[in-house]
Amino acid sequence: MSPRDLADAVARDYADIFGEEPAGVWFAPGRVNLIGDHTDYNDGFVLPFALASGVAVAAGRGGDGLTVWSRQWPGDLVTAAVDELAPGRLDGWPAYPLGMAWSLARAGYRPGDTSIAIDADLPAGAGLSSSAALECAVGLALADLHGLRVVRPELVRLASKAENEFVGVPTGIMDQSAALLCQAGNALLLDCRSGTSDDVSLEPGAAGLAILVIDTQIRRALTDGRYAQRRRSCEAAAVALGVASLRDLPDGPDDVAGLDDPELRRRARHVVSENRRVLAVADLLRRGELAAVGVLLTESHASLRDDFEVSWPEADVAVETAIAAGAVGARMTGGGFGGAVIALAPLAALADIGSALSAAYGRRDWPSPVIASAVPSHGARRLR
Ligand code: GAF
Repeated sequence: MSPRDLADAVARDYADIFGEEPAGVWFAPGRVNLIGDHTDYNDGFVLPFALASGVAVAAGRGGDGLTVWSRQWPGDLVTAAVDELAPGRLDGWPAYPLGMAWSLARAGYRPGDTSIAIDADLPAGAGLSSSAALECAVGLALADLHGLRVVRPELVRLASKAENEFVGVPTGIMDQSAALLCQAGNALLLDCRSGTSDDVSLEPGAAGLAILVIDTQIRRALTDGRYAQRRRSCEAAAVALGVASLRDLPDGPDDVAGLDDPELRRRARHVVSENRRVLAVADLLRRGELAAVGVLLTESHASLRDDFEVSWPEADVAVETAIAAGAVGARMTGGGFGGAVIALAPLAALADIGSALSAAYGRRDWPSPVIASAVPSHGARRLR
C-alpha cells in the first residue's frame, strides 16, 4: 500500500470512530538496517534506511484526554488523561502512543486532548521497527496539532525515552532516528554516541541491484528479555575492559582478548567488529561501490549468528540460500530472534532467489517467506 492509500484508510477509520474528519494525518516509516546491529546501545555506528511502509496516524484535537484506536487491534479504544500516564500503568500496543504523549509531557511539551486512529502496512515483530514508527508518527502528530516546537533530534530522544521508560524495553536510538531523520535515496550513518548523522547515497536500482527484504515469518518481541540480556552482557564486557562502552575499543576484535569469560568475549567481539564494518560499508557507498558491500553484510550475519547469537534457523537458511542463488551478500536485520533478512542482489538474480527461497523453506515445511524489494524512502512527515 502507498503512504497516500494508508492515509486515506486511516482518515476514514477516524471519521467512522470519532464522527468527524481528522485535523491531519501523519506517517512514520519502518526501517531496514543495512548494517550495524546491537551497536546503537554501545554508543556505536548504524546505517539504516527508511522503508516506504510504516504507520499512519489520523488525529484531531478534542475529546476527553487522549484516546487511541488501532486498526491492528480494533477491539480496543483506550483513553487516558495525560497527567495519569505513568510507566507500568499500560501494557501492549497502547503503551507506545500513550508513552509518547507521556514522554512529551514530561519534557515540558504537554499535549492537549487528542483523538487518534492508527493504521499500519508494516508487520509487527518482523524486525522492521513498527514500534518506533508508531511512536514517531504519534509524536509528530501531537507536536503539530498542539503547536509544540520539538526539533527532530529532540523527538528522537523523547520517542526513545517512551520506549525505554514507559514501554520498558532498553533499546538504543537507531529505530527512532531512522524513522525521523532518513531521506529518500539515502541511508543514515548515525553515530549513536554524539547523535550526529550523515546521509549516504543508497540507490540500489541505479547500480543494477536490489535490496530484498525477506520476512522469515518468525515473530519476536523485544520485550521477551533476550534483547535486554544482550545489552547487559555488553555493559558487563565494557566494565571488565575498563571502558565507558564497547565503542571505546578502536583497534578491532583483538581488543576483547582481555575478557576471560568466553561468552562476553564473543559478544564484545561482535560489537567491535560490527562498528568497523559499518564504517567500511559507508566508505564503499560514498565511493559508489555498492556491490562490494555484499561481503561485509554476510560477515555481519556470521558475527550476529556465531558471536552475538541472535540469529534463528529460518534466517540462516535465507542468508545461505539467497547467496547460493546469486545474492552478493545477505544478513539478518534488526534485533534478531525472528523477523527479516536482507539480501543485496543483482536485478537479474531476483527471480532465481525467490524460487530458491520458496523451495528451501518448502523442503523444511516452513511457511514461505514474504519477499519484497526495499527502496530507501523519506522519513516521517505529515501526509494531509
Ligand atoms: C532493535 C532496537 F530497537 C534497536 O535499538 C537496535 O538495538 C536493534 O534492535 C539492533 O540493532 O531494533
